[in-house]
Amino acid sequence: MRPAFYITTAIDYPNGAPHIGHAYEKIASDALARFKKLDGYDVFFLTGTDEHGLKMAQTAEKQGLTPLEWATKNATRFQEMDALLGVDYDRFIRTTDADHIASTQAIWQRMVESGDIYAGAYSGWYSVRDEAYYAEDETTVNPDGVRLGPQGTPVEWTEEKSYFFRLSAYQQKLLDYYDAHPDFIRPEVRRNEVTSFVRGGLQDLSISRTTFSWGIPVPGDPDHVMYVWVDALTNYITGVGYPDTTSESFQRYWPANLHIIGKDIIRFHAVYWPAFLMSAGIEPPKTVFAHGFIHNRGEKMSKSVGNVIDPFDLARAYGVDALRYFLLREIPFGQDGSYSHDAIVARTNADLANDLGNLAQRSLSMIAKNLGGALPAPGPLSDDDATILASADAMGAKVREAMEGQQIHNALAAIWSVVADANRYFAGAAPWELRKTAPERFGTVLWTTAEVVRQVALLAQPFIPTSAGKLLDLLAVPEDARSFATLGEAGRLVGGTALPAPVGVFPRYVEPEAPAAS
Ligand code: ME8
Repeated sequence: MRPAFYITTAIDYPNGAPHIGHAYEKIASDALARFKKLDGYDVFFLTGTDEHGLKMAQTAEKQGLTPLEWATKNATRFQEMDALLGVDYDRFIRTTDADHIASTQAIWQRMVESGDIYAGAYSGWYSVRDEAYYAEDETTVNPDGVRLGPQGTPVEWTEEKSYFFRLSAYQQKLLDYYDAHPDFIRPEVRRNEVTSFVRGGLQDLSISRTTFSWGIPVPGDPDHVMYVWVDALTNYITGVGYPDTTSESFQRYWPANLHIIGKDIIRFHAVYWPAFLMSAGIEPPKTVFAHGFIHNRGEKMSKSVGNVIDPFDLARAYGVDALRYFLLREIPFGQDGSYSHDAIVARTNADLANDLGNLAQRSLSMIAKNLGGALPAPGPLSDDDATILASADAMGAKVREAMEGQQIHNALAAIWSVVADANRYFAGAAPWELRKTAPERFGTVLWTTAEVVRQVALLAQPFIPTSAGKLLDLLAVPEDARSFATLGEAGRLVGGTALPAPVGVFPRYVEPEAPAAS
């Protein structure tokens, strides 16, 4: 039986169209999920939308729609984005789904039974934009007299009847848990941030609201709806069958291996979520990994500045795989990064079109032109042939190690370092000079190059699935020989195989011509 691997993304607020930050997280999670699938795991990949809460209710009202109409309209856009970008999830969960409502009420009930929920009244600061409560000392007042939370969003004074979760009782349990599970919060910088926040002391958390109704009703007290984060976090267990903890899927996939989220929501995932789970008698997830933020040419994106980037536009302008490659290669996963036209064009043309595209195109056209499209069989290997082949064979382990540590950019760097070596090898061997004088060497160099390209394409599949698939088509690698089990010796290309006519796989980005002056 294949080992299980359960990976999730944050569920997005469908409070408008998706932006590049949403696309980035889904693409990265998709690459991690695809990698594990190709590496022999039984993967379950969950993503979706977070549809309740005051922010959703307020914007829906402005649009003249019911919250569900507004959520549905935008959730569709998120699904279209995933389809366009090749985000190959197993379930798209919406927090308005009936099974999720039942699941959230069930975990609430478990927390009541453990004595962790009590009735009271909340008074304090609340940010609607972050859907978060903040202590007074976390807020500041800006020069215009507006009080802001730690993420720079306005907070408002809130007073209402509320149920509370006894978070204060979990301070030591959480600290002990972090100690015993060094991989629970990644990367290190986030782990330190969370640990020091928890060391500073935890207050009980207000977990229900009575001043609006767009949420999941509290069992037994329908005047209250649950705080949207109780509802949102629970999606991760609903997705695998909670509250049926004996179900095959819950048994198989929980605890999740990896929650991928952005750095702004680490506190919810690494403090509240494990505390809720401990209270309900459920094991916490294995790893919460917080990625960084994407800025537009170094500036924070915001609707009010008008510099929010539309992922649909980017995919149309550059191509899906170029966009995926750029985001995953350029930004060290876990750190902030910047998007710019020049940077994406530079990556597309240098790494994809020149380095990998030309290598494949040049070697495969020589086979087509001179050998009637039949892959040559290798003769005895020279030292150079053996060296480049050994680098290709060693690549799988390096890429795997990087991916195990969520170092997606390093995985790509490891692949493209072999691409660079292969280009040097190809230029040094100069097969175009061997064609007439040393036909056996000619064949060996072309076979060796094609075999390196095969392994590069295999390993590139999680990141640039369509283009890598096309490269494997050009090498006549059958669909059932594309998993990582075929890396190295196990899947060597066989001399004599008929290859299809080579076509370019990685178009160069050419600036569109300026419209002619009229
Ligand atoms: O936070 N760059 O939803 P959301 C990179 N519903 N990532 C970004 C980003 C940017 N510029 N902007 C946002 C929520 N993100 C909650 C999550 S999970 C149980 C509930 C990331 O639509 C952000 O960090 O505001 C988060 O991981 C995801 O996009 C959804 O953000």
